[in-house]
Amino acid sequence: MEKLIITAAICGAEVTKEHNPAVPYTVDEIAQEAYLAYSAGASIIHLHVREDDGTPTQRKERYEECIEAIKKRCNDVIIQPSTGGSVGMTSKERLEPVILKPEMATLDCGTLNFGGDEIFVNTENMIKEFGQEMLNMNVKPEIEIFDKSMIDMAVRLSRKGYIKEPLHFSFVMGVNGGISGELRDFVFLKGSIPCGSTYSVAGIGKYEFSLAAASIISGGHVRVGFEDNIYLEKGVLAKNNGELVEKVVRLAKELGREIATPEEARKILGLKKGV
Ligand code: KMH
Ligand code: ZN
Repeated sequence: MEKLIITAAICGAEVTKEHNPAVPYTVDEIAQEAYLAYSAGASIIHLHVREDDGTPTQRKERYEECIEAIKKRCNDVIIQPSTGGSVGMTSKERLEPVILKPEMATLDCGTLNFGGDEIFVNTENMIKEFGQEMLNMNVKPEIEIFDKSMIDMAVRLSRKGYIKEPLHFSFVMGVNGGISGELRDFVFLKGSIPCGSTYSVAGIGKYEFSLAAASIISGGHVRVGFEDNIYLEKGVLAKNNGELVEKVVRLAKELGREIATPEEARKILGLKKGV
């Protein structure tokens, strides 16, 4: 089996210090959390950024500052900015970090209920626009899947030339409004992607570690981090993202799967080292 790529989603756009005081906002806090996750075994940092007061932003200047600060602490880590941003942002705002030509960025492949009256909008035309922009900038998309139909959308748009193969998916499972985090749904998703694709699983909340274990034994990859879950175990807040990554490393060790370095992750995903 390929080595395991661990992605750390260190910050997200919705989780706050009220949920867990260790959620990073400032450039320094974000860089430190990235470093702790990397030191524990993460090879990819899925990056959202915040203003100092915690407000989510997609400003490219803020991304630039955070990426520089992360690279100072862990030069070889793969940085994967979000183009999801937070609910309500315009396409133009959301695409700002792609201007920096990162090695990877997320590509959300469908619209989703996001709790209460919130809707995370990703129309077909938006997905085409985002896919095309990533092709232009030579950025590898991580295709974010919140439901099975989003796989079908990605495959269709890939056939039309908006996303280059081999496809790399992130199954984000357990979001209210999206597919559940149950094992049967994981099996359904992984059985629905084209041959030759790779995938990672991000289980939301209580699903984080059960789905991590399922992915480890199935040959998939794993995402953990405060964006998805703030607890190390039931009722125990994680002190930092590093603790969440360490738990995945322990699971992988028990289950006989080695951890990929960033260089090994680049080979698995077909990346060329970039920003
Ligand atoms: N914050 C969510 C609305 C992504 O990073 O691409 C979207 C999100 C997905 O987090
Ligand atoms: Zn995200």
